[in-house]
Amino acid sequence: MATTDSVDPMLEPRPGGRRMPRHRSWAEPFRIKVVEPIHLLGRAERARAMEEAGYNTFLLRSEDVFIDLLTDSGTSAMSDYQWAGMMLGDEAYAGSRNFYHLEDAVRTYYGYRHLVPTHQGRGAEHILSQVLVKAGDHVPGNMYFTTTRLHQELAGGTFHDVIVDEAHDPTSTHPFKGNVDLDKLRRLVDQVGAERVPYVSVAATVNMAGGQPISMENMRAVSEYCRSMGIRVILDATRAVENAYFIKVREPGWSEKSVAEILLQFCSLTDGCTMSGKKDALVNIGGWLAMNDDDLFDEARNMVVVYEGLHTYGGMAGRDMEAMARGIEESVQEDHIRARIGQVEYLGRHLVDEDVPIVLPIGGHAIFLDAKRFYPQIPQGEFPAQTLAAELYMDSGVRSMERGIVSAGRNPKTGDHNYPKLELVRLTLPRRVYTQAHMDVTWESVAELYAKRDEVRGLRMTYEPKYLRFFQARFERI
Ligand code: PLI
Repeated sequence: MATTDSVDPMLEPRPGGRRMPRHRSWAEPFRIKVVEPIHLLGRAERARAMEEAGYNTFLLRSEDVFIDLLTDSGTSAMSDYQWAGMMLGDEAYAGSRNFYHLEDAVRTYYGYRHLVPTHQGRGAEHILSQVLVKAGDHVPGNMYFTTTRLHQELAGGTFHDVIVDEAHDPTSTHPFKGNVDLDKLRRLVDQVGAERVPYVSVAATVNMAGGQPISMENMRAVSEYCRSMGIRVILDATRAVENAYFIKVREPGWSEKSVAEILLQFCSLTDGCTMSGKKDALVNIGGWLAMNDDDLFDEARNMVVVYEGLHTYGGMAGRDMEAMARGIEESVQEDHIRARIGQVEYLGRHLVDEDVPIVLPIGGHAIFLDAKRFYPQIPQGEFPAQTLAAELYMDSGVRSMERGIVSAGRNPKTGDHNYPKLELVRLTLPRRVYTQAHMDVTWESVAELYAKRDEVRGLRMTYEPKYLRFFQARFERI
């Protein structure tokens, strides 16, 4: 598997002058028990499929995709231990034993007292926003996420980006580009008043910035400031385990702590969280909202029965809750998380070696191609990242996702496109699904497209849905 500079004493030079490799490879901490066949369509068929999908990779049929790097959401391979748990689903309408297992797992690994299960992350965001955000409120956050911001806006709030400037610069190698800029946060609170800020929305390993982590030090500073102002801190814990791993390997003072200990400490600096279980927690569906405050719990638990399901299943089957409880346990294991992020690094290193412009440092769940530097001839209004995602599929059957102007949507007040600084294509790695050979096919295809980059022109949008347009928008070639 991918190489790594290791401090494992087994790998130190040995006496007797024997030549030792400078690196030793590591391997995934699992072996494959079940396989799912995938097929590569011919080039002409791929071109036809892409045209029929309106040059939007979300509209491709999964069967037409060879290597699916659209998302790491709900695409993980479950372990035999999780599948065994599926057989132990207690499908009672009320009081399923699997709910209590999940509650235990959340308390043990994330440390929150109260759990409100939801069908997935956006269910949790909906309930949280409805309970906490009032019309005219302001919600600061370390860069937006599509569904999170939309729920804040639908509840009458205005989102404000208070992430550090480095996060908007794909070439900055700041190790914690997910950090909150405390000056920006203070300025906003001074301007609108703390009473109009229901909470600060802090995401772990910021998705739209390239899977970039927030440091423990920064989280502590945000927490102290917010507590002094009487403002809640709500974590988007969707990829908090990956964030904990980056704290361990990048932040001084944490290398001797376990990922599980770091996660617990990190969450203790917040008042609650929303969670899409479909990422870190290694399941195909599920999510939750968690908090320490009894009154907030009461309100959220009341709201969940309206929109999701009873408060002991929240839209999940008992077996889904069991798989997630077990997935949470597995997600914090050191060898798992090291291999997961190691595979992302393997793909990224090869692209760096080929001089392909990507967001640095390499993030937790994905490699982000910098489409502005990849296709400088395509203006942002002609969707360079959307174009690159389409080209990649046509070249090799690899499906990726646009994370640029299409994802950024329109300003709800002016109706203009939001023009984000980052115009990216995300190659997102499902957990425990693909091998090193799949990574090789991927970087080779991207490198070839980069070599042929001058020939490519942009796209024109022909259909635009009102909400979260990136999912269903259609395009044609210019
Ligand atoms: O897809 P959901 O509803 O389970 O979760 C929404 C969600 C919330 N926060 C963050 C940081 C996400 O990444 C997220 C979903 N992400 C998707 C679907 C993705 O492809 O990244």
